[in-house]
Amino acid sequence: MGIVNVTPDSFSDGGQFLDARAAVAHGLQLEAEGADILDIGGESTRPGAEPVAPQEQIRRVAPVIERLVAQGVRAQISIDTTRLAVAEAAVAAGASYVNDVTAFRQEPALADFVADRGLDCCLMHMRGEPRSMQRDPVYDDVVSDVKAFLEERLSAAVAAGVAEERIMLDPGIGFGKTVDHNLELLRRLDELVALGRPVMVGTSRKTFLGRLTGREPHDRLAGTIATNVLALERGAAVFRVHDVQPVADALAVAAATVRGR
Ligand code: PMM
Repeated sequence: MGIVNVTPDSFSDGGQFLDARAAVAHGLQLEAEGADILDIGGESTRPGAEPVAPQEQIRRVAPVIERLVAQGVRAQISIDTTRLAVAEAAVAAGASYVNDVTAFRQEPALADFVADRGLDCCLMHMRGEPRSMQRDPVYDDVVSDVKAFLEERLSAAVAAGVAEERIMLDPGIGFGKTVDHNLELLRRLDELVALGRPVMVGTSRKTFLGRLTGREPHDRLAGTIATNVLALERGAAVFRVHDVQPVADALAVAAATVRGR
């Protein structure tokens, strides 16, 4: 999954792709590099971020999705939003995947929409909300807590009518977690894979990699690759990244090594 942030304030690439044409070109580039899914987002969820009104999110993402479709994009289009109105506009423009970092808690009606339209979706764990989530997060056992949360959200989505085979689960690396929480979730990712749904991980350029390496966001590719390769070995299925080609190459080699060609 290649990341196309159409926001002025995402932590690593904010502002760069605010212009729709540039965002479209970037999305097509990520597809050419090997992305099977393009995740289009008009609201930053970085720590401390303020919410963006649905109308503004739509203004940012709908033209990008329309143009990607008009240019014959083959990758599946995902909309990264917590809001029903944004998902509706994105799906009207050509999206078929909803990536909701609140796992349908912000707007439960989003689950009904995903069910009605037969969309794919990702349910992610987050402690608190972006504005405040990094203030001293505490867990009994981070993996058990995240697992119980994802199990509950999976049941809620299925109860709303979403087909189980359309649901992916994500531990939400960096969303209300310390460096050690993130590392433990990656180390014990197999316990989340045991829930039986494809697991997505998003470590790309995140703060915990900076803490471990001393690198700024744009220099965190090596850490991004290391974590994605380990996640693959532990059973992850979807890898949400900014730098598609180097990560895709690393995953191809890692997969051939782990599973054989
Ligand atoms: N991370 C970000 C945004 N959306 N969605 C999922 N499913 N998983 C993630 O880890 C995730 C996400 C924040 O990163 P960005 O600002 O680079 O998009």
